[in-house]
Amino acid sequence: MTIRVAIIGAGLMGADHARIVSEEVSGAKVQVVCDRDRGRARRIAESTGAADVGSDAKEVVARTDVDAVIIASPDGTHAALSLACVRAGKHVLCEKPLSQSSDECLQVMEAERASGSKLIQLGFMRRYDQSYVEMKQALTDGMLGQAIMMHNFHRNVETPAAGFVAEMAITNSAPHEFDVARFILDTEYTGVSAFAPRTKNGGVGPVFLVLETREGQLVNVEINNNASYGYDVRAELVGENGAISLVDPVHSRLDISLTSRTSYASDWRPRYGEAYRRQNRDFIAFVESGRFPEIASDCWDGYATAVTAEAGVAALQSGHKVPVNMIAKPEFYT
Ligand code: ISE
Repeated sequence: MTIRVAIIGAGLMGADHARIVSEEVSGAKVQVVCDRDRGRARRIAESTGAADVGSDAKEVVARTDVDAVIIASPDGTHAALSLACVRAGKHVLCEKPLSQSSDECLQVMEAERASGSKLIQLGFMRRYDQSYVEMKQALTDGMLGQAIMMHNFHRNVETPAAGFVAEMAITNSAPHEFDVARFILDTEYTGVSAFAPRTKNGGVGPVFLVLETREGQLVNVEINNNASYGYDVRAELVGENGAISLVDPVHSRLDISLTSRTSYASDWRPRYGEAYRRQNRDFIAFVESGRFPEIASDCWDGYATAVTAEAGVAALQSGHKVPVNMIAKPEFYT
C-alpha cells in the first residue's frame, strides 16, 4: 500500500520534504500540498505529482485520502496541527520545534498519551546525520571514556526566514544542538547560561550558550545566523580518553592559482540531505509498521528542547544562569 502524504506548508522545508517523499522515499507519495498561498502549493503539487492542493490545514489533515502528514508550516502552527493529526489518528512528522512553548508541548504530549499510541515523530534530523551517528557510536562503544564536554558551532549564511527575530537563534536554531547533544550524551540539562557578543552588523547576532547536564558535563553552543561565509556546523565530543569531531561531507577540493579550497553548503538542506532522506524513510516505515523509529525524536524531545530554549532566552535576558526544570519523563516516552 502506498502511503499518501499531505505536506502542510509550501515554503522552504515543505518543498524539500515534498521532493524527498516524491523522489527518494519508496512506498509513499505526495497526495496533497497545503498552503494558504494556493499558487505556491500548486507549483509544488505539480512538480511532485500530488493529486490535489488545499489551503485549510485541518481540513487536509482530516481528508480520507491522506494517510500521514508532514508539518512544515511556520513554528507557531506546529503544536495545533500536531494535535489535529492526533485527533484524526494520523501519523505525523512535525518539523522542529514542536512548539517554542513548553506548555504547548505538554498539551500535545497529553493528547498523544491519551490516544494510546505514538503518532508524532519530530524532525530533529541531525540524529540521522552519519557524523553524529559515529559520534554517538564512539561514546557507546566506550572508546572515549566518560564524556565530559561537547563543543558545538552552528553558523548560517544569513537568517533563514522573514520574521526571524533575535531570540529565534535560541528557540529555532539552537534546538538542533540542544536535541542532538542530549541524545548523544543520553542525558538532560540542569542549567543554561547565555551570552551575546557586541556586533556592528545589526540584525540577528550570535549567541553563545553554556549548558550543564545531570552528569556535570558542559555543552557549549555557538549560534550565528548571519555568519555570511557558509553553512558551517561543527561539533566535538570530548571524553576522558579521547575526542571525536564532525567532518563536513566534502566531495571535492579545488587546487588552483596557489590555493586549495573546499566549499560550504549554502544552507542545511544540502548539508543534511542524507539525514533528511533517512529520517523521512524512517517516518514512512513508522506509518507502515506503527513501530516508532529507534533514533527518531518524539514529543518528549520536543518538550525537553523547548524547556531548554525557554531557559536559554531567560538566561540571555537576565545575564544569569537559569535552571532547566522539567517534569518527570512519562513512562509513555521511555
Ligand atoms: C532552521 O529552521 C533549521 O532547522 C536548520 O537546520 C538550522 O540550521 C537553521 O538555523 C534553522 O533556522
